[in-house]
Parts: sequence; C-alpha cells; structure tokens
Amino acid sequence: MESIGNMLAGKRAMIFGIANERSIAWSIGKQLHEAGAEIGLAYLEPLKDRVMPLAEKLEASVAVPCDVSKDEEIENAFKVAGEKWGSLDILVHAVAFANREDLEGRFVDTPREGFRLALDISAYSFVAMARGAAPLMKEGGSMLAMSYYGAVKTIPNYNVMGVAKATLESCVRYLAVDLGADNIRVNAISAGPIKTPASSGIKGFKTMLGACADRAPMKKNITQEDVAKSALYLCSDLACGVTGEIHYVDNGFNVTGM
Ligand code: 0WE
Repeated sequence: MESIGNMLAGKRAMIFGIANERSIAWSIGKQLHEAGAEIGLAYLEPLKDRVMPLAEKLEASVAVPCDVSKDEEIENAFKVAGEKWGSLDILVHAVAFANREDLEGRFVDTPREGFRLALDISAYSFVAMARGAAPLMKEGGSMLAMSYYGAVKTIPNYNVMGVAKATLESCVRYLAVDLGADNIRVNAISAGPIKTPASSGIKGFKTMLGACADRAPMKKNITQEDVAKSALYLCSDLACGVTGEIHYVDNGFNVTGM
C-alpha cells in the first residue's frame, strides 16, 4: 500500500478557485501537492497578487488567469495546461458567485440577471471546465466540485445559490454519465459551513456556524483541511469505483432531522 506521501505521484491537477489562504481550493491544493501531485492554478486576474505567493508555495508549474464566465478563458486555461503537461489527471472546481443582494431577503425577488449570473459562474463553469479538461485526461481522471446542503434543503438567505448548487449537483451526475466510459470520474463534496472568503461578510453566518455545530453528530464545524482530505480520497485511485456522487463532509449534519 502506498503512503499518502506519494498517493498522487506523477498526477497533474488543475485547481480553480483559490482567492486566499482561507479558500477551500487552497487547502485542497496543499493536500494534493503533499500527496505528490503537480499543481496548476487558474485564478481571477484581480486576485493575482494574493494568489501568486500561494502558487509558489504549491510549486505550481501552471498559473493562469481565468474568468470562468468566459468560454475562451476556460479554454485557454486548459490549452496552457496541455502545452505544459500534455495530459491532466485531476480537475478541482471550487468557484461560486451570486450577487450579495441575492443572498438575503426573499428568493422570490431574485432578478433574472442575478439568477443567470449565479448559475453561470457556480454551475455552468463546471460543465465548460469538464469539456476543456476531458480531452487531456487520456488515462482517465477525476473531476471534483464543491457543493452545499442548500442544494437539497432550503437554508435561510442561501436563496439563488441553493438553486445554483442543485444545478451543479445535477451537472455532476450528467457529466459522470458522459465521461464514465473514458474512465473519468465526476463527484462533488457537499461541505458543511466554514468561514471562507466566500462566506465572510454573510450576515448571521457566525450564528449559523454555532447552530450547525450544535446539531451535527460530531458537535463541531468542519475545516478546510477536512474537506481537503476527502478531496484527496475522491481524486485518488482509492475512489476508483465512485462517480456521480455527492459526498457530505459536514460532521454528519445532513443525516439529522432536528
Ligand atoms: O456557497 C457558499 C457561498 C457562496 C457565495 C458567497 C458570496 C458572498 C459574497 C457566493 N456568492 C457570494 N457573493 C458575495 O458577494 N457557501 C456554502 C457559504 C454560505 O453562503 C451563505 C450561506 C453559506 C453556508 C449565504 C447565505 C446563507 C448561508
């Protein structure tokens, strides 16, 4: 049995969604790098100065700016990775966005443009990434997206992001069917709430963290590292029989009814 130290030796991973050191994508990058994977990052250009030092720590051999609302930029990210590496084994999607004003108040008031934006950035981008990554996964591969329980149950204020995550989870299943014959697995992690760049500044978030910890069987909140360890499993050959799956990393919260 190989050790975690070389579980991903010789594998190459493209990671989308590092904003800073609290990003889930950053923890996953560290975990995959520690397991021996070669890392490539695609980041939002305005975040370059924050991301480049992290790219350096991951010894990233690819670092490419990418606005995931643009097909050409997603295509370019995989063109750059393909030119550098020739092949790809792992894709990590840890990207989401909704307008701030659409994450409070009544869901029924979500404007068409806010709905479009949330589903475009948070769900469609995974489809476009899968299309770019699949041709590079010549020996098969693993694609992973991040979801949240708000996809399947209503969570106050999560609103249009819940609809976007429901869409993302469905995309995982359809992509798993399309790509399965090419030995490409597609899964999502549904993470419990964590304080990250995306969750900071959401009103009532701290209260929510406390309530979740109280109700969760494990009586605590999860960490980015908890997510990253499950991500390592799903990206590795240990999960060779797992695809189309939504894997909860939430200290058991989702199995409770009260
Ligand atoms: O998916 C998320 C957060 C996604 C997110 C967060 C923001 C905040 C800043 C997407 N877009 C934006 N846009 C912004 O302008 N989570 C799972 C974390 C989260 O966000 C919530 C939650 C939880 C949990 C929002 C409301 C209620 C609960």
